[in-house]
Amino acid sequence: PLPLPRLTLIVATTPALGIGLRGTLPWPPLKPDLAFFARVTKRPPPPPPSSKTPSNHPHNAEHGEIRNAVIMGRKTWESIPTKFRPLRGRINVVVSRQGGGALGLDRDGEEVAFKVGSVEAGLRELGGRFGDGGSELEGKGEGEGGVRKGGVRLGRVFVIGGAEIYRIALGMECERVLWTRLGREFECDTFFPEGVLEDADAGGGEWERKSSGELDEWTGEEGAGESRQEKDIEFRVVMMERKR
Ligand code: FOL
Repeated sequence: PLPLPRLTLIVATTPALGIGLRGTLPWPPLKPDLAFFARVTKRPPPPPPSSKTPSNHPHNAEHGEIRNAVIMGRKTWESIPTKFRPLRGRINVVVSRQGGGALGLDRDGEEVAFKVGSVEAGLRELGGRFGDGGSELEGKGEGEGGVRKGGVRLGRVFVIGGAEIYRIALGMECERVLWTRLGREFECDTFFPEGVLEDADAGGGEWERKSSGELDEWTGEEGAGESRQEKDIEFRVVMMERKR
């Protein structure tokens, strides 16, 4: 079987795990959180610790051809302000029952967004476009490092919602959750699937909460886990990992 890329889920929730209201975010735009989302989903994974990367290797920024992917449902795609989509610097994969096709080209005419009929089809497509998904799949041990075919290599793959897509991803090889927790409640009509975040938070279930040091290391951020305040809304980021 084709090795599929591992998934990282990224989400922001209220204390009741609300994520959406009437097709958009329930809270006023939290700039620092959206900036965190953008930086982390764009940042390519670090080279595997063992590899002695030559200076002309694509892991080096100048020759950087590692791109991460974001997978989202059709409604989430439509919720992103048109001026921000496709999300820049990332391969956008949109899941829709209406099926496949191109969605957006960048300035060089390169396809940066495409539609697929299912999350699995999206992962297969990513594998197919950026490598054969077989012997060229690198960093198998860590599920990172990317696949190559032609120029662009696939880095990390993020699932960015909504509820339906999160649920599907949690039933797959999803190994990590980057969770922004807001300190107070907002009216919501869409919620994150039950039983994952609450369990992890309580130290039970299949998931465990990682330290802020591990969060910083994985994201390449500094102080990502610190409490922040914006528009009277307190929030902080935590990282959950699926137990092996
Ligand atoms: N995860 C977190 N932590 N916060 C979120 O708000 C969030 N939202 C989604 C998925 N995961 C999340 C889905 N909704 C944009 C807008 C809505 C959205 C996801 C992304 C967006 O416009 N992103 C721009 C940044 C815009 C800015 O900096 O103001 C991007 O380039 O990523």
